[in-house]
Amino acid sequence: MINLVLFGPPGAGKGTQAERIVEKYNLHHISTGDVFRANISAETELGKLAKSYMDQGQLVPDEVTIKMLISEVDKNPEAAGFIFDGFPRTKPQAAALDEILESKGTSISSMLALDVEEDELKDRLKKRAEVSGRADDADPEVIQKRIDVYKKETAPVKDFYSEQGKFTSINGMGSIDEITNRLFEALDKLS
Ligand code: B4P
Repeated sequence: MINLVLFGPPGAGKGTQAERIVEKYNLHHISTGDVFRANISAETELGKLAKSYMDQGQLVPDEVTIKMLISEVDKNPEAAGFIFDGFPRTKPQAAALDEILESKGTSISSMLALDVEEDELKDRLKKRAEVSGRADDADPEVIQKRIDVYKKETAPVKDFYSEQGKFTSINGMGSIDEITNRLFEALDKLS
């Protein structure tokens, strides 16, 4: 069973690449950003709460995000493995994920971290803003805030997996196909 953390700053290509990995390796895809956005569209209480943080470029609080993640994992007991996209984004989330998987007799196989230059991230998000309708993509100040929050709160999660010998950096610059090939190469070494 492969359980993968697909990691990277906002706009690194996590969502884009996760779709391709899911297709090839038959993993169940959980994107915390997508689950929040579905709740925002459905105007649930969780959605209202998440929106108040996401529109500011802030992380949704750990307690809420972890609870939601557990429920997503529990909904899929038949999954042959998971790809976690956008989770964990803090060290407490990483520790919670280890606990959840341990309780199910499994563990994270690897973190694949997409490495992308900051100017390129801003460029991709600016382009996505034209089509996504996402409030958090439309405002350059919010994009900068998301990148700053990533550096301060999320980047240290790499150390969590490095210490377990599970961290792999992937060059996230170049065409979508080139990056997919790098990810497949790393994944083939795991399976
Ligand atoms: P996410 O939905 O995870 O948003 P993201 O990090 O901005 O997107 P992603 O990295 O998946 O984008 P992609 O590269 O695919 O999170 C949104 C918000 O939700 C967070 O800011 C936070 O508030 C909240 N949240 C989510 N998870 C949380 C958690 N665990 N804890 C707390 N809060 C949480 O796409 C970027 C664009 O680039 C696309 O348009 C794509 O087409 C393009 N692109 C991709 N690869 C490219 C390439 N190689 N070349 C050119 N363009 C490319």
